[in-house]
Amino acid sequence: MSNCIFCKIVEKEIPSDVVYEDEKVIAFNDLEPQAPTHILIIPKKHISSINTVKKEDLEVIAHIFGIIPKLAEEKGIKESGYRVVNNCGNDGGQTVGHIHFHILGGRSLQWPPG
Ligand code: DGP
Repeated sequence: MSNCIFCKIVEKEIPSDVVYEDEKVIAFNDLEPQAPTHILIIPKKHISSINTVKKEDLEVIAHIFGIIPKLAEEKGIKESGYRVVNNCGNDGGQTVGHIHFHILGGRSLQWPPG
């Protein structure tokens, strides 16, 4: 998608601090970190949100969930705990229309969210 900022990150048209990449996904540090560790992990394929995930996309979503604990381990937050967040739609707080999962950790996170 030509006007999608995360597609531009995938295409390396805009720089990002990449922490993991393979043929299907890329993970990079959030520009506005809300915790000492704040990584975004996304499929390289443009999927706008959870609402538009198709059956054929479930493999990459499962792949993402396989990588998350590995990244958590690498960042030293696996044992202490961390949070995985997906914001969907306006009321969900989604600001970028390319599905992404936030991995937040390195501090004690509060619940419920605002
Ligand atoms: P959300 O509100 O769930 O759609 O989260 C979008 C996140 O994306 C937000 O935490 C800030 C981050 N973000 C937006 N633009 C960029 C960017 O150009 N680079 C990086 N690394 N993060 C970005």
